[in-house]
Amino acid sequence: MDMRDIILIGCPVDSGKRRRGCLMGPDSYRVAGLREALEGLGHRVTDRGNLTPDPIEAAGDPRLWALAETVGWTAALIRAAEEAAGQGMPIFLGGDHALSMGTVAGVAAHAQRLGKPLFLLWLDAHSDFHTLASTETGNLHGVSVAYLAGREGFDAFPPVPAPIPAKNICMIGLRSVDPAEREALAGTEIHVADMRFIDENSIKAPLAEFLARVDAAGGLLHVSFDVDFLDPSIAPAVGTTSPGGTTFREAHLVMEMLFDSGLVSSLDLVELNPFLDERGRTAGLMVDLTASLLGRRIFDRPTRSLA
Ligand code: NNH
Ligand code: MN
Ligand code: MN
Ligand code: MN
Repeated sequence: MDMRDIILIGCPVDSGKRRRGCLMGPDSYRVAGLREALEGLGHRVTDRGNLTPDPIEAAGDPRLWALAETVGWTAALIRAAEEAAGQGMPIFLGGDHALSMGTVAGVAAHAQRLGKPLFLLWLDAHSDFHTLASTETGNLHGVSVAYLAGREGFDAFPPVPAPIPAKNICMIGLRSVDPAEREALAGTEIHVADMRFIDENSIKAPLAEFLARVDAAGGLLHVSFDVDFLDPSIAPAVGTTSPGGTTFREAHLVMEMLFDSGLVSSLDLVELNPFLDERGRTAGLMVDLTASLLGRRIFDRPTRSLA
């Protein structure tokens, strides 16, 4: 198995929504043994500790929660992500999903320098496709994909160095999409596999199709993994629980297929709120899933047919 240089970067972003606690996420992953699990698979792991946001003088906006702080995080994360993407495989330890505005934009800038297309896999119950104008809650963890895809109305934020073409984005696990998001998504080429599609076709189908396209394009692949992609019965430590999520095995299968593809170049782990966890089980599950993405498997070879 290929040994990788993995860079853990703590991103204690807690400004993307009102309920606090995601700032404890990076330490929860450390306590749950993320580094040790990846080293146990033969990888070289460096933990760079936690980042802080740039101080921002930007004006607030009464409709938007903690706009200035999220803008400050985005600016800091773009720089950190672009740099780390040139040095190894960064794993961004969240932090809420607002952090992906910075991490993915930074990784996209790196891909552009390499002359390779970046693809984005969004594993989430939500599409996070609001603009600053359409958000009903004012929670900026719900706008990340719109920013990264280059939608209008993000003037308060740093310009996206390399917006991601809609056809390079795939969302899997959707089950809570607001009307304005649904309408906007319908006008794009973003690939969406909602939970009904997964029920009827298996989770393998849309992922295999997407990975084949990444491979054919010679692209880099960023995976943004929102804890609420998982069913809340197995992953309770999240503020915005949504029933009907992916099962334990569906989630591991996604990770195992991602490993087999050899295409993943960077990863976000977002929305873990350790304050809501039960004896560390959600953090532990996220560590195990990350290990599957990096090569942990049941058998070294495909199981022999019983026929
Ligand atoms: N669509 C909702 C909003 O904009 C929910 C977003 N919440 C998330 N996204 N957890 O992953 O507020
Ligand atoms: Mn999300
Ligand atoms: Mn979500
Ligand atoms: Mn909403």
